[in-house]
Amino acid sequence: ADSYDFQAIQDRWLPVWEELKPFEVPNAGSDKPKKYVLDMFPYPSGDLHMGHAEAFCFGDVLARYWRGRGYDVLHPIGWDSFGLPAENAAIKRGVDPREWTYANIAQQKASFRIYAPSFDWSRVLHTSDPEYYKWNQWLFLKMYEKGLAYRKASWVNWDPVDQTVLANEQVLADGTSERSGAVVVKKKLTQWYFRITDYADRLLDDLDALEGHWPAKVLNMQRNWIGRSTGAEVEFEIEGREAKVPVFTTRPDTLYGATFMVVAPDSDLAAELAVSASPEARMQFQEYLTETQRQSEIDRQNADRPKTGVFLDHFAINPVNGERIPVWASDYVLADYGHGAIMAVPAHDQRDLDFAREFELPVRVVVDVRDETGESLPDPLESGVATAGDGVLVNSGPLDGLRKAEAIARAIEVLEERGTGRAAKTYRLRDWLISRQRYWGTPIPILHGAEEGNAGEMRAVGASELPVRLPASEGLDLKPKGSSPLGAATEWASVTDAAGTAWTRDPDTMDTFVDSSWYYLRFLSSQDDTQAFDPTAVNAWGPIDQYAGGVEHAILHLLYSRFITKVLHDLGYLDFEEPFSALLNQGMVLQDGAKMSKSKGNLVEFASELGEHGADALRVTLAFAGPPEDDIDWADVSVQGSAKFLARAWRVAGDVASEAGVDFAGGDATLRKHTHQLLADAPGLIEHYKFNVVVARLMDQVNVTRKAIDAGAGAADPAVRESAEAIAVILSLFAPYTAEDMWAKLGHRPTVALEEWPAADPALLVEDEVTMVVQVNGKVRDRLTLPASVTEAEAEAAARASEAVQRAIGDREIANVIVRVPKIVSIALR
Ligand code: ANZ
Repeated sequence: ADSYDFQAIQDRWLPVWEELKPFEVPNAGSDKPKKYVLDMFPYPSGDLHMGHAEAFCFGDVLARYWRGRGYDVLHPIGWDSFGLPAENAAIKRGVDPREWTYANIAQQKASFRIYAPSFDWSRVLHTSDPEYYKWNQWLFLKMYEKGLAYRKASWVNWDPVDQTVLANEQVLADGTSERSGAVVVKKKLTQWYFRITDYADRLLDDLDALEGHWPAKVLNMQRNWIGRSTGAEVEFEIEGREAKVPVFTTRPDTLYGATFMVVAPDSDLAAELAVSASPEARMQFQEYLTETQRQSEIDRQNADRPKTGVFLDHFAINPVNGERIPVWASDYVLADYGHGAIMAVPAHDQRDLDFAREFELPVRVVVDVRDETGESLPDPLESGVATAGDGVLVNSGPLDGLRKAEAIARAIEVLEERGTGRAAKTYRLRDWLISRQRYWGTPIPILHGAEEGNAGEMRAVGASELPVRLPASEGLDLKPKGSSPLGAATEWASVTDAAGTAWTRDPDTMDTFVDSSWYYLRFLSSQDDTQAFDPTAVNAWGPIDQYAGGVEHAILHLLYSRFITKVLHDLGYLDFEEPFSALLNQGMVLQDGAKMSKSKGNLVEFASELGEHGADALRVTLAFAGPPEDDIDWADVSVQGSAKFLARAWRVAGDVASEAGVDFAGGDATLRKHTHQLLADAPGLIEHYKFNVVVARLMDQVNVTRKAIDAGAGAADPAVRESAEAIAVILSLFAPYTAEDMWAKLGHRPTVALEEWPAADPALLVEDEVTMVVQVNGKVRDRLTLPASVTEAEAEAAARASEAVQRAIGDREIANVIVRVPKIVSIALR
C-alpha cells in the first residue's frame, strides 16, 4: 500500500481546485439559502503567523460547514493594508510603504494559497488601493453632508513617539499608546471627528439582540465603553455671568446637599471664570492648569489620589434653595464628561467629601442612610466616609421623607417645574477622532481656502473628482513631526478650481478603522468603480451570518462597524442595522504560556510549520487543541499526532472494497449506528463551535471503522464505505486536502468541499431515554425507562402493564388517569 504523503496530496489537489474555483459564488447566488462567513481581514505586516493560521482555520471550518449543509456561502478575503506599522517599517528600512505593503500582501497570499482556506478569491480587495479608498472618501463625504463628520479644536491624545493623535480606544489602561508604548499626553489640535455619540443609545440598546450570538465578554466591553449614565442636568446660575452652567448628576435627589461646585481645570468654563477672577486667583489657576495637563486621564480618575484644586473666585446659586456656593477647579472633574462641571455633594460622594475635608468646605447630610440594625451611619465629615446608599431624605424641603428613588424622580419634577433642569443621560463614549497626521492612509477629501477671498472656508471635493489619490512618497519626509507629511506635497496640495480660486487639500489621512468599518460591504462589489457597494447584493447577502476574529477588536473595530452600518442604514442603503449576527473570538496561540514574539525568541514560524507538516495537520492540530475561544499553547500540542490521525483516516478510505453507490442498508448495523450518530451530532457541535469535539469524534469513527475492517465486517461491507464517506465529508472542514484525496479513493469526483452532508437516519440512532414515574393514589409505585419521544397512549399503556402498578391497583376500579409525558403517569382509584 502506498503511504500518506501530505506533500504529494497537496500537490495533487491545489491545481485542481485552482482550476475548479469551487468557492466563487456570484452575487445573485443560486436558489440555495445564503450564508456570509467572514474572517477579520489581515494586516500585511510580514508573512502570516500562527495567530492567522488559527483564526483562518476556524472561520474556514464554519464556511465549509455551511456549504456542506446546502448553503451558498460567501467567504471572501482582503487586506487591511493602510496604517502606521507599514509606515514605520518603511521609515526604518528606507523603502516605499507602498512597496513594503504589497510585497507583504503577496507573501501572505502565497501562504494562504497552500493553507487553502475556502476563499472566493475573485473578490479580493486591499484598502490601500485607490479603487477601495475612493469609497472611504465617498463615505466621508456622505457623513460630512449629514453633519456626521465635523472638525473641532480639542484636547487630543498625543503619542509623542509616533507623533500622531490616538483615539481614546488606542490608549491603554495604563495611559500608554497601544502602538508605540509611549506615555500618551494631551495636545490641543483641530481634528476631524465622526459623530458616533449621536448613535450611543442605538449602539447600546441593539446589543441586547446579540445576546447569545456574541461572546458575553465582548457585549459587556461594548456596554462599558458606551457607558450610559442616567440622571439629571441641573442648571446653576453663576453670579456675574449671563448664561447658566449645566452640570450632570446621577443623584438629583441630593441637590440640597450640594455645598460647592467643581469645574474641570481644562474646560472652557474654567478658563472663562479665571479671566474675571482676582489676579491672585487667576495666577493660581494658571499654575494648576499646567499641573493638570501633565496628569494622565487614568491618574485623574483614580479616586484614591489626594485631592488638589483652586478656588475660582466665583459663586454659583443652587437652583432649589437659592444658596450661594463657591466654585472651585479640580482635576478629578474631567472636561469631556457630562458638562465638565459638577455639583459637589460631599456627604454622599466620596471624592467630593475628600475634597471638602481637604479644603474645609461644608458637608451637609441630606440622605439618612442606616445600617442593618437601623442605626444611622456616622456623620461623613467625622468618619471620612461618604454615605452613598439608599435612605430617607432630610434637610431637603419638598423631598423630605422620600426614599432615594422617589426623591430622584421628584427632584427632576421640581427642576422641570422651575425650568432649571431636566432628566438627562450622559455617555462615556466620545466622538470618533478620525484624522491622522500620517502618510499611509486615505486622504481626507476636503479643500481649505488658500487665498484672501476664501480664507477659512472649507469645501468638499466633488464626487466626480474622487479618488483624491495619495501622492507618491518619494521626496516626502515621512518621519512623524506632528503635522501631516502630505502638507509638504505642495504640488498635490494646491488646487485651483474652475473659477480660478486657490484651495489647498486637507493634509490629514483617515484612521484606518474607517477602512475596516465597512469593508464587508465592498466584497459584494470589489471590482465596481461606479459605487461603493451594490445595495441589492448587500441586502441579499448581509448582514454577516458569522464573523470570526480576535478579541483585541472587541471594542474599536466592532463598535465602528456597527456605527457605520447604522449610518448607511439611515442613509437608505442597508436593510439591516447590525453588521455581524454571530461572532466567534478565537484565543491566542502561545508558546510556553507566553505570547509569541520575535523579541522573546519564542516565535513559531507559520511558514516553516506549514512546510514541515502541511496545511491539514496544522489545521487539525489547531481545531483539536481545545475550544476555539481558549488560548492554545503550541508547546502542548502534537502536530505529529494529528498527522498520524490523518494517515489512519486516509488508509481507511484506501481499504474500502465496495463499489461507489452501493446500498448501505445491508451493512453492519453497529458500524452504521456509529456513523449515523456522528452525522446527527456533528452539526450541533459545529454550530456551537465545538470543533475539538468533532475532531475527537472523527478520530473515534476512524478507529471503529478500522476495527470493522480488520476484525468484523471486512473491507467490502457497505457500512465501511458509508463510514469512510461520512468521514471524508466531515473531515473536509478541517483537512481539505486529505479529505479530497479520500473522496477520490472512494471513487468520487472533486470536490468533496461542495458535497452535501449525508442525512442521519433516525431509525439508526440510539434514542434518548427518560425515566417515567407511575403513581397510584399519589404514591410512587414504579419507575419505567422509556424513549424520550414516548406518546401519551404509549405511556399509559406501559404504566398499566407494570406489575408493581397492577399489584397496587389490586381489584379496585380506576377512576382517572393523568398522563404528563414523558415524566409521570398518575392513576387515581375509586
Ligand atoms: C452629584 C452627586 C451626588 C453625584 C452623589 C454622585 C453622587 P457616572 O455614574 O460615572 O455617570 N460627575 C459628573 N460629571 C463629571 C465629570 N465631568 N468629571 C467627574 N465627575 C463627574 O457618574 C456621574 C456622577 O459623577 C455625577 O453625579 C457627578 O457627581 C460626577 F451623592 O452629582 B454626582
